[in-house]
Amino acid sequence: MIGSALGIAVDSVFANPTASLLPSGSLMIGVSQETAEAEGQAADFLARAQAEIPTLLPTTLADPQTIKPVRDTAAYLRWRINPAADIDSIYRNLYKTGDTVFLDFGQHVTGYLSLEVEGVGTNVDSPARIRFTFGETPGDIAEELYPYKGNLASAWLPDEVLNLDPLPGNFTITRRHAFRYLRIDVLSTSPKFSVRFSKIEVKSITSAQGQALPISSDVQPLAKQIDHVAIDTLRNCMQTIFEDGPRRDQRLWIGDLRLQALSNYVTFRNYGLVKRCLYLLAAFPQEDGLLRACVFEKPAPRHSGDTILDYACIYAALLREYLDQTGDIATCRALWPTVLRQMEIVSGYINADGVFVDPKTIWVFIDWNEKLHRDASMQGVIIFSLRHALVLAEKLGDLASKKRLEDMVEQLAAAARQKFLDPQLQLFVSGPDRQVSWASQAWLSLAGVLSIADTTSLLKRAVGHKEILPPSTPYLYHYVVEAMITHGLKDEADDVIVSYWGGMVRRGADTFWEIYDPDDSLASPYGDVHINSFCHAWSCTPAYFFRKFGLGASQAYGQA
Ligand code: RAM
Repeated sequence: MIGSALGIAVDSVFANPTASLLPSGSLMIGVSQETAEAEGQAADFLARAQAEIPTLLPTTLADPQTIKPVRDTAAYLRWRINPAADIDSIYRNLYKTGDTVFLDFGQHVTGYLSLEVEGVGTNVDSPARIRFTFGETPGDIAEELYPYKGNLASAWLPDEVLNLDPLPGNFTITRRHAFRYLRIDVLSTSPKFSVRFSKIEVKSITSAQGQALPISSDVQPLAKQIDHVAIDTLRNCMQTIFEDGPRRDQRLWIGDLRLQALSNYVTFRNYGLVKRCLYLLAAFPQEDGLLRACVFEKPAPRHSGDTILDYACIYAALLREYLDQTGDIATCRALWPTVLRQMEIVSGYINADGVFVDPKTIWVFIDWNEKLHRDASMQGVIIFSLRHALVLAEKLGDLASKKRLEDMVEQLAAAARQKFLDPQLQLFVSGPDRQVSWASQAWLSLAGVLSIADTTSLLKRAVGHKEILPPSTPYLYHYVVEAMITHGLKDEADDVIVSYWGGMVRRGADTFWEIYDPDDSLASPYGDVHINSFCHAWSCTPAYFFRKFGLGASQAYGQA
């Protein structure tokens, strides 16, 4: 598929991904010199990223409440949490082999657990083997994690078995965890003693400084609650990078980053952290320049093997929005060739009719919904990103690139109307079965392939279309809401926030989840709900919608 052409009217640079939008001199140099330059640039980008490592602010939370999870078939999360005994009962009781205690810190945290443990008995003649299980939801601590059925490494499961030795002692679990609930299982002590716990504390950390900028006082109580949960989600994902989720992956993903950056700009305004992440991503492209979908940060920054075509495109939006927020033209200039390279590479996936056809050789994400046909939505992502790139080109005075990008937008938009707009339904369709999905409507709306008025009508039709394939993640729901807001459907956008994010709040979310299927609390893209992340950055954007567009005041929140 690489090398396919856009068609005659397209500038050759887009029809040939080996050509370049970069100054022509860069094509003339030898291969080894090119490699050396790429390495030099990567080192430079990395150095700039490392200069922005933020300080992590610690807060200590101590003395959790002892609780008892109770199976509740009527509760979405499958369990109800009842307080058990007195608040300090864990400190007064003694625990032997086979005993279990459940604790609640009262809020979700990202941090390090520490506690004191002593042996009480005739002889403290062995270590104490203890399992700690960290729960973001009640199910994490109340249900057995094993046998594990998922397809991601079980090493991500939130439990640790430690042999505490010698006793008494003060112990800190060195691995950082994300949790509200804690289960302690005493797996083994010698029969000659029991253990007593004291000074149970968690040191939570974040790079979000101070309070988030306030929300308008006009918003409804449910909107305030949603906002609170969104802010906690963002705060707990803001570490020395914007992590996707502090429980699992703990990685910088381009798609998650755009949504975190948007929310950060209207709340904590940590611009340095966005800059760091932009440079980190740009420091580790593939050999052909395609950005990796994510990078690992620790122990030292390094690339991942994943590439996602839509994420690579979205980097253009990230850089443009960063420039709008900060005016940091120097960073933009440094990273502009990276944006252009993504645009060049993606153009290689466009066929002679100006249409994206999923080659199945590269990951096109859009959403986790397995049933989704992705051609139409990916076409939308490409045009959306090209539009951001051409604004950057203009701001940077790269008028030749701007012209090429404009031509390409025109070609792809015309092709999208031709290929993906169903003349009868007046909705976007994708694939041989002419699938109508929210992914296609949202992304081709955001791409602006129809006039604003026509897009507004189309989105209203989509709201009324009964068989439309819904998103399965807050990530895609974000783009549905973004498309609605930017086309005047504010009430409909509020309705989505009320039912989707409000639904999570009503069902007990302290932080927003990676996946939310209102009909199935066990849904997981990874085959086992216990590997899901329940504090997931891509779901924090109600904080952005409320502050940026004045959402949250509608009556819909009152009726929920
Ligand atoms: C998941 C991550 C992340 C997402 C990618 C596509 O594993 O948690 O949020 O961006 O996949």
